Formats: sequence, C-alpha cells, structure tokens
Amino acid sequence: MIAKEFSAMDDLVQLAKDKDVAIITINNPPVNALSPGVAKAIGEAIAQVGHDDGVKAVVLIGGGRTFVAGADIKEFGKITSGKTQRGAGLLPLLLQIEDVRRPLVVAIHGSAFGGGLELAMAGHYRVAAPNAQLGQPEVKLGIIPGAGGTQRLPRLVGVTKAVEMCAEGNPITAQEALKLGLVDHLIEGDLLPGAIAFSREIAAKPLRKTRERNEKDKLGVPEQNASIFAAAREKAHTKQRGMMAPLAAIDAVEAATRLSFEEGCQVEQKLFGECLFSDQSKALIHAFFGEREVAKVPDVPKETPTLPVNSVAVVGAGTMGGGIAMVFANAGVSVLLKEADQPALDRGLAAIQKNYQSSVKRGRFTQQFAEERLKLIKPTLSYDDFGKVDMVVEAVFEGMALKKEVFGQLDRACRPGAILASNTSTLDIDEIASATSRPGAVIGTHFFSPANIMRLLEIVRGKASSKEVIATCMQLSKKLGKVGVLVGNCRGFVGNRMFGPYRREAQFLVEEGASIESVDKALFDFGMAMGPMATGDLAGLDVGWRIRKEYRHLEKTGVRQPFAEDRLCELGRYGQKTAAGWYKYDENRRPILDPEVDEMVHRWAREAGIPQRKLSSEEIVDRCIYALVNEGARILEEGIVWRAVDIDIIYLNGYGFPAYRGGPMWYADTVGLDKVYRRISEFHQQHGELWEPAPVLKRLAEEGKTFAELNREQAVMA
Ligand code: 3H9
Repeated sequence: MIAKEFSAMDDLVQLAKDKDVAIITINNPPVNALSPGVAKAIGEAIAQVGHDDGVKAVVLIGGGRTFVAGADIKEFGKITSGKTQRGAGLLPLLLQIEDVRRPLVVAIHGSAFGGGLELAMAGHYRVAAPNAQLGQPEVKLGIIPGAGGTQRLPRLVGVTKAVEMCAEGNPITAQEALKLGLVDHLIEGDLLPGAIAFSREIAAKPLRKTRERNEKDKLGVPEQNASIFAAAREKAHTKQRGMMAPLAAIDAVEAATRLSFEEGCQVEQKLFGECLFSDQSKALIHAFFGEREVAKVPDVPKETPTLPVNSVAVVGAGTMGGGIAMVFANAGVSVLLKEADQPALDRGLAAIQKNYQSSVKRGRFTQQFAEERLKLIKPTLSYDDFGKVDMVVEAVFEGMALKKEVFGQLDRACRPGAILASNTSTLDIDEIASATSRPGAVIGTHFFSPANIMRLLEIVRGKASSKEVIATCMQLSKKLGKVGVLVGNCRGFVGNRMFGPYRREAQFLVEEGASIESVDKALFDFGMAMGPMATGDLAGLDVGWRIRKEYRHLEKTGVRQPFAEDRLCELGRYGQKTAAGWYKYDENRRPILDPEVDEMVHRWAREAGIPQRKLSSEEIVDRCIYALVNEGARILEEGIVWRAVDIDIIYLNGYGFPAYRGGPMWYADTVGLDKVYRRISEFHQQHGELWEPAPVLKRLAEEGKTFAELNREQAVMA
C-alpha cells in the first residue's frame, strides 16, 4: 500500500503525492477520453508539479479500466458542425509535458489509443501492463493522428512501423511496443506501485533524454524511406480502397522524415483538418457510434435478465451450420452438431477441420487453439442430448415445412428455458415459432456466410420472442465477436429484403443494355466490396431462383420482374459453384468475363421488347444504391428497425457497403434527401411502381430533414 499525500485537482484529473513522486491520475470514465476539461486539468497538474521542488519524478496514469482511449470523438462532430471552434488541440499540452523538468513516466494499462498514445509519447518514459495495447487508430475514424503522433511515433519506433501503425490503425501489444522501444518497461502485478518504483529508479540516474521531438536517429534516410512510403501507398490503395485518411497519414509520417518537428506538426495539422472536415470522417464516426448504438434496444433495458449460454446445439452441418458451430467453439462454448445422416455429418466435420487447418496455415490460430476448439464440437445424429443444451441454432435447408418439422422436434427434445433460434435468412419467424409450444423462446439468429468470418448477426424478433431471449442474444453476439442488430420479422428481414431491390436493379440495368462488367465496375468503384453480379455468383444464383419460385404466387402481376438470372439458372449457370454464372470461373474461382452471357441477355431483352441503350456509371450507381435507400426507408417506416443507423450497421458489416460512406441511409443523408427523393421520383416515372418513393423519404425531403434526425426523433419517442 502506498502512502499518498493527496493534494489537489478536480473530478477529471487528480494530483497526489507518494513522498517525492507526484501521481497524476486521469479519471474520465468509461475510457478516459481526452475531452477539453481533461486536457486543461492535466496541464494544471503539470504546472503545479513543475513548481514543487519536493517532487523528484512524475507518474501519469489512467484511473479505471484503461489509460486513455484517445481524444473525445464526440467533440469532432461539434467542431465540424460549427458548434465549437477548432483550437490548438492537444499539441501545447504535449509540449508542456515534454518540457517539464522532472522525469515523467506514463503508466499504461488497457488502451493507449490515438490522443492517448500521443499523450504517452510526450512523456519521458513509458511503462505498461503486459496486456496493454497501444495504437493510432485514427484512420478508422477517417482522420489521422492530430497531436504530433505522426511526428513522434517514427522517432520512437522507426519509419516502417510508424507508417504501418498510422496508416492501418491496428494496435500493437505491450510486448511488441517494448521490443520497438515505444515502451521502456513492462510491469507485472500492480501498475501504479511498479510505475512509482520505476520513476524513483530513473530519478536517481541522469535523465536519459527529455525531448523526443529532438530525436532523429530512427528517421532513416531518404533513399530507404522512399520505398517504404511507396509500398505503404500501394497497400493503402488496395486494402483501404477509396479512403483518404491512410494516404494522408503516410504523407504526414513522410513529413516527419523531411522536416523539423515543428514543420512536420504543421503538415500534420493541415492534413488532420482536411480529413476531419471530410464526408468520409463524418461517415466513419457515424459508424463508430452506430456500432455501439445498435446494442441498445429501447424497449429491452440493459437491466433485463439474461439466460446463461454455456452449451449449444446446431442443427445442420452444411456450410452455414458448420460455420456457426465454429463461431460458438471459437468463443469457448461447447457445441452438439447434428445432421440427418452419417455421410452429411462426415462432410460437415471434414469442412470444419479443413477450415481450422487453413486458419492455422494463415496464422490466424495456433495449432493448439484449433485442436481445442475442434474438441468442443461433438457430432451427433440424434436429438438425445438436446435436453442438456442452453440454446439451439437451426441451420437446415431454407424451406418452411422442414423448419417447422425441426422446431416441432426441438420443442419435444429441449428443456424448458432453452433458446430455440433459427438461422433462416428470409422465412417468417412467427410461423416457425408456431410449430412449438413456446414461441417466447423462439428467435432468429441470422448469421452471414462465411459465418466464422462475417461480423454481422441479424437478430430477428418474433412477435412473441421474450425480452430475456432478446437480451441474451444481443449480449451473446458480443461474446461471439459479432455485431448484433435487432430487426423485426418480415420477408428477408433487413439485409436481404433491401438486397432484393438492389440486385433487381442491377439485373434490369444489364437487361436494358449495360454490360455485366460495367455494372460491377460502377459499384466496385463506388466502394462496394464486390459488384452485384459477382456477389450473386458467389452466393449462388440458384438460391434466389428457388426462393422466387416458392414466392412467385405473392408477386403482383403486371409489375416488371428481372428474368435474366432465372434464365441463367435454367441453363445450369448457378455461379461459382458450377464454374459459370454471370461470369465464367477458373479452377481457382477467379472470374473471367464471358461476352456470350452479355450477348445472350441482351438478345433475350430485345426479344422481350426492352429497348437497349447506353447507361452511365452514375445511373448504374443511383439505380442500385437508391433502390437500397428506398427499401430501407420503408423498413424504417414499418418499424422493422428502431433507427436508420441499424440499417447502416447491417450494410457495413454484412453486405460490403463502404464504411467511409457510412451505410446506405447515411449516404443518402450526405447526398441530401431532397436530391435522393427527386432522383427516385424520376425513376418512378421512367420505370413504374417498383420505384414508388417511400412516404417517409418524401416527408423528410419536404421538411429538409435527414434519416439521422429521424433517429433522434425516435430515440426520444422510445
Ligand atoms: C484521436 O484520439 C485523435 C487524436 O489524434 C487527437 C486529435 C487532436 N471518445 O467501445 P466501447 C465511448 S481520435 C468518446 O463500448 P470497449 C463509446 O462510445 C480517437 N467516446 O468499450 C462507449 O460509449 P457508450 C482515437 C468514446 O471496452 C463507451 O466509451 N481513439 C471513445 O468495447 C465504451 O466504449 C479511438 O479511435 C472516445 N475516444 O472498447 C479509440 N472511445 O457506453 C476508440 C470510446 O455510451 N475507442 N468511447 O456506448 C475504442 O476503440 C474502444 O472504445 C475501446 C474500448 C477499445 C477503447
């Protein structure tokens, strides 16, 4: 126990003394974000310490669960909307820290991210808990480090690592930071006493160095640096396609190698400002807060009791079932994996084994981890042990009759209180629940393929799903490493329901004369991970074809429907699985353009009386993306989601929508809903009733409002 002589400060920052060591503690829960009050109070504490001759060393530490997770991201919105002036930021404080005349040790636990790492780098020494993480994640918010991070980091860790950390935004471990020289010492056990002891040790020796900003040893030479920056830019162009912040971060680190610290900081400030005021940064910040917002369900308060999920059963060992079993096993949950017959079970298990092997090969898992996870998956052909599990996820073939039969059996086999979930991607959860005597226990958990990779989990609420079951699934999604979004029950739920009109328009465009390649290219260039035709081939064109056949009786007569994909299926072209769909595929599943398909589809279209014309990439993008937006607006209006941001998070995490555009609803807000509404009205006139504008879109456009404002209105209502 350290005897502390407590001296001063306020709520956010406290200054205490342990004999001759001053301790400055930041206390701004939950993550000690550097809001303006915090920065000011640290500055006051530093000034006080500077005047205290009894102080031989200073420790700067974070209270609570973490050191400092960065600048307060909420402040950025205030600056860009003009509510707050952009001031000098943290730079003056960091110079003040660097210039203090006592050795200052920064003690890091949890995260030192963004401004948190910049603050730490201004200290003279850094010690860390072994499980701490350090990083400059700003690019993930569409900005770059804005408090000297791009200038101090290369001086500490060298140019290659600094470029990687600032441009890619991924954190490093305390161990790596120690190796790189970013951290001076790791402290096992209690951090504060360790940091105090360390600070006394160094105070007794001559000061190693005081000002990192004057160091140049690790800044390299221009000839070597040129190739580092060229490689980083090339990587950014492919891995962070379309994003401006990674390139700005590289420019800023490059400035560190060419200019003085002060000039480098000026370059950083200019680039930071450009990024901060960009649409990309606003969209990425929306995505950051959105991901946290979707976890909050207005009518399921966070105090709602949850049920334990320590063991599960998965019914169906196909691609989805196998992937879902891996998701649970990876989170340490034991899984019973059931199939109807031995060959199907063997095939499923072999696919899981292969998947783990390739993860080990790619370095994602260790051999030991993979073996332990595999042991958690127990194959079975019967429902005998289902009475012991806490939850079942059904992942059998997509057909209502079969699903109902399975749920009837689950109802008999499972204990009261067990959660019965379906991985259906389109079917009515209430009808599935009607096959049981406990509809309150039934819910949809719609995983996305490949289930062990994709982050999205659509949690589908039936009309009887209990709040405990909903709260449990929302919490479970976090444990499984997924982003869970609660949606209502309608055909296709949110993601697939919206994807229907999107892919419909893509097909219409080809049927009207656009080439397959031009449609895919326009949407790829917009930022989608893949074009819609290539996505169809990947998912299997036959999936939609079969569903359309099942639902044909529900379609309105006289409304134009796309036909090309069904005709391709009739020819056995199901996509990648048959090595032919919209494209041809080689043995490595690489797409090859097939001009015959373009010719065939255009011929069919002429025969059907569809006039052929040239289509611009702008029209291609508007038709496909606004089809998403209009359907999203209807979903919002019907109350299938609480907020527009729920739709955005679904599209960012499950459908390859570019994060720097914030999701379809945010993108529409950015374009301006009046403009979007006008364009949709034009399409309505040209293409008929499928394009009827959603009433809420019309209303918001007329009122000059945004979907995001509707979020707020609804949050107030809830
Ligand atoms: C920056 O530093 C720029 C600098 O260069 C300086 C320029 C001048 N600000 O994620 P969680 C909230 S840019 C405000 O659920 P976890 C979050 O919204 C910043 N709020 O917890 C949530 O609120 P709520 C660079 C923040 O344990 C609550 O805290 N830094 C901030 O799963 C809990 O968060 C980053 O990009 C913030 N900086 O994960 C790091 N951070 O409860 C961003 C969090 O109301 N943060 N909140 O929903 C993270 O990556 C994670 O929050 C972290 C904790 C890993 C730290």
